[in-house]
Amino acid sequence: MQDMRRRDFLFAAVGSAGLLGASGLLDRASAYASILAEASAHVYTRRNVYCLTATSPEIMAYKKAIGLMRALPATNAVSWLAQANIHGAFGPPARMIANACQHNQTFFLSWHRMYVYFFERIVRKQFGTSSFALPYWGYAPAGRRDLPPMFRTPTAGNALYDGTRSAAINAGTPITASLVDSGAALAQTSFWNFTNTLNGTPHGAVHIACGGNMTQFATAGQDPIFWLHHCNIDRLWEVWLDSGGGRVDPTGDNTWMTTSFDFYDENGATVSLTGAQVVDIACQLRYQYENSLCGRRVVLDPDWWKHLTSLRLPAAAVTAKLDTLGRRPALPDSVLVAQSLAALRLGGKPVETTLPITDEGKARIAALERDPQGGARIDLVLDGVTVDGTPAAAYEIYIDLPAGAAADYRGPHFVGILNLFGASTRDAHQDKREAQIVPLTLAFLQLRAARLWSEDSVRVTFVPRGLTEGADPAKRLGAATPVTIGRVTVVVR
Ligand SMILES: [Cu+2]
Repeated sequence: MQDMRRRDFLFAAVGSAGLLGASGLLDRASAYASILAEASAHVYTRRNVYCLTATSPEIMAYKKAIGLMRALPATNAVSWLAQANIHGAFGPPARMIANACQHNQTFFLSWHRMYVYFFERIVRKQFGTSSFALPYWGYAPAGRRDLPPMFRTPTAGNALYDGTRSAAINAGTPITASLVDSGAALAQTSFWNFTNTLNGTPHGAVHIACGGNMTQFATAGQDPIFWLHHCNIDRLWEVWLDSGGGRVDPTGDNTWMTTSFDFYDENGATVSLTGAQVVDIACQLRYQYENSLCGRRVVLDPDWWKHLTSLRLPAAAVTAKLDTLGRRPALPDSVLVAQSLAALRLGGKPVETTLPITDEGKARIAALERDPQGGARIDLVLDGVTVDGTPAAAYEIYIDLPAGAAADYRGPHFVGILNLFGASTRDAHQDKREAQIVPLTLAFLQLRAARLWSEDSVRVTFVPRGLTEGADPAKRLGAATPVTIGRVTVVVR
């Protein structure tokens, strides 16, 4: 905060021309340039972990910090356990901030941004170097999907190693491609559709792919890769904003802007932030992301969504609709379009359910198609998602996938990965787990334009995939069906 006040003061000083002009020593332009340099020196840069090695300064500092933080008791606010407990915990010490993580549709991104921000300050101030910034796990767009090498060396004293992870992940086996793909999320143009899609894919999918501590709310923060994973989720929020096309933060939403959350700062003091205080990472929080691929700058593809629409779609018509989608707030009422009558059990084979569309649902869908800018949206809502034990597979979700068609996550029928993060019946958070929302509006418009959307029913297909490359869920699971979805609903709101 001191840095920020100093910079604000400096900018204010530059703004008053008389002050500098009277000195006669500096002209305005060079004064401004030196102040900019000073200001940017205080913006910490989060780099892609794939561009770092085990001896990079931030990796060395992070490793050292973890060791020191682990030696502190859970009652110490800057200890490793206290920090992990803020997210989730089994029996945390009394009067400590705990089990506070927000995985619902409203605060998922902003809460985790604050959480990682204070954690990074703790590592920097207490134990790290003065320039320390957390790296991000750049599985997108780096093209790499393995756990970064320095996190998987099981040598004694490597604090980055977590033996609870799956053997395949710790062996460096790449995560299955659809699990780390952020295309479906980045293609969304409304903040709520973006945050809901991103929450499942790649966020929840990567938690599950790691295995062990990472699969449960109550233990996820104990795996050192957690913080790099969440840096990347936070970075994808920035990538999404930079993609333009009407993509903006929900600054008109009073609840999102003003609800405040508690954390511990680097001195162990309780601090709080609101959404309004974290919308500008460089100016308000003093960090930025290096969107680089180890020297080569990543140029963002403005046509992210096109890889989802490769199946003979009239691109221009769909684009025009996408550009304005979600700019108006959603309608307050929600109308049931279709609903499953029985729970689904998922195992090693694809499972399909066909839900008849109600008459009112048909009318609302027709209205949405006539006026896609009206703010209405279609959501797939999954209630009561649980998994017995640790997830052994991931499930790609498809809408109206034609019989016999190949399930391809790059096609327009794909809407995301079933989010099994925190769904274990063993997780401490089970009681507060909310319904899972998978936005369908974009898929609807794309499928409708291609005449691939059925009028009378919604067919939802769950296709199991191995968590890492080469893993076969059919072999792994046999006849077991450890995943339950209590109810599948489609609503327009
Ligand atoms: Cu997470």
